Amino acid sequence: MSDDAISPLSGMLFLGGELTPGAGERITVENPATGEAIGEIAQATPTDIDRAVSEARTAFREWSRVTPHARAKALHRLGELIAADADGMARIMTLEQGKPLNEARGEILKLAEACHFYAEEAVRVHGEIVPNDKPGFQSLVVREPIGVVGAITPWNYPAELIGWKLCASLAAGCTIVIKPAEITPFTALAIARKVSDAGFPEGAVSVLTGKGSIVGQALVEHPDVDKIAFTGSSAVGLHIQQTCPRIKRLSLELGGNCPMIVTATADLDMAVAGATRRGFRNMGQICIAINRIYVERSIYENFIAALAKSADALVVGNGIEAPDADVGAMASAEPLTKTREHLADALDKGARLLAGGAAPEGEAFARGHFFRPTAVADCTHEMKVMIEETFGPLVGIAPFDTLDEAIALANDTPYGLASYAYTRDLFEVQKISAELDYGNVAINNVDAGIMNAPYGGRKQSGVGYEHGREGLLEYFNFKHVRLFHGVS
Ligand code: TAP
Repeated sequence: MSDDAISPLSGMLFLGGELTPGAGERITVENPATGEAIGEIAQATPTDIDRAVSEARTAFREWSRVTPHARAKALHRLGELIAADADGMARIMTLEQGKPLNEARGEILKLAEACHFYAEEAVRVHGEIVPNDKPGFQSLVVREPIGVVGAITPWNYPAELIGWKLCASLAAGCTIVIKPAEITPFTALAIARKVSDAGFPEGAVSVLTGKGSIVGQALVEHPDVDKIAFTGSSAVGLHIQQTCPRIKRLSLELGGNCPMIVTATADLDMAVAGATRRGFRNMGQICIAINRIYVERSIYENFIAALAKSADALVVGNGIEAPDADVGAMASAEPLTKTREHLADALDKGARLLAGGAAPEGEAFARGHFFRPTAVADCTHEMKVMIEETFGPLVGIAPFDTLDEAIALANDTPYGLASYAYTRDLFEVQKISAELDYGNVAINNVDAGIMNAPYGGRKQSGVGYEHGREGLLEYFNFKHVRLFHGVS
């Protein structure tokens, strides 16, 4: 059953600055809360892909020469248009992704914030004059936009993860072809519709829907795409790195397996609130979700009792009908299956179930991908929940005796995206922030990413940064101009 918000976008691509019916294979898109079909995508064909890239190249010649002030103005306009339609765009997101409407609305507003942030940054990109080894020379280091960007994005934050790439690209003077996740295409098309209203040149932004292995891979392999900006799993990120047939810039924002350390000096209530928020928000489908918690033994039983209570109190609902529910449906069957598998593995190996462990009961939950926020205690690194990314509403907890042990356990992972700690001891704060091998460390809070600080992973969590000035610099080449002027 198509929804009024979705039907104008169903079967469309965004090419040449407008929504265009696609001719490729149709793939049904479902509402994960009900299992109902809400629309379909038309898989972009090789002709569509070539068209998008070629129009992006043409638009790049114009857009890269537009003044930063004019780029900023267009981005501010885009931010205003998006914010003005936050309710409509949120509905589209909830229908395809499952998160509660209020949370979807918050994400749309953060997308608008990204537009304004990068609009402001656009006019602050400057070069440098570098001292020379001989008199009469001057070295200018200038920044030039890379060119055509291929953006490939996942389904958990269907607006923000496009927005960071879109806004930074456009601010830098690049043009962009976006391949959103197959299960959340309509938010991307809704964003593109705003792009056309904001007055960017035709072809500066395109959206190609379809399977990642076909449409995404075609962008990776396309000889005229200069950079791939990818967010998704480490496995697909590695595949992209290995199969990219020519030298091109890659930024890879990948998976995580994020730890939290709670020492005996922590404010327990704050730590429990933080663990609940970052463990279960968006049904744990966040790259920076807390997957595993290490708690100092003297406060362990108190902490797990409080966390169990807090997890049990979370309201699960259909995101459209219960806009202010704490969590909605999971986005598809796949992460739910993995959550169940990690839970079964933990329980088999001796973990103690503290909260959740099953789908909520009732007719309202019968056909959607619902699950109760779930916590398990007494976990070890033999269990998948502690060493793999669950990407679902499951948190594993284990006690520790010394801070060195906790830090070693926290670092015992191939990932390095985000980490968390609660402590009120200055020495512990300093030691933890210095020794955790992660791109983001949040102490006494769980909001590891803010718009104006760099956000990126290390190790198998990726290369490159989004957010902040660093996120913008990912879209530039540096050029060194060495000039002899003879004035000494
Ligand atoms: P993936 O399966 O990796 O998919 C991400 C995107 O890549 C989708 O658009 C997918 O298309 C596409 N894709 C799949 N195979 C491809 C290929 N061979 N070539 C090019 N593109 C391809 O990830 P997911 O399941 O959507 O998202 C969850 C993962 O993303 C988690 O690991 C999570 O941690 C990570 N993530 C990381 C971050 C940051 S900032 N580090 C943020 C959010 C999520 P289809 O949808 O059509 O398969």
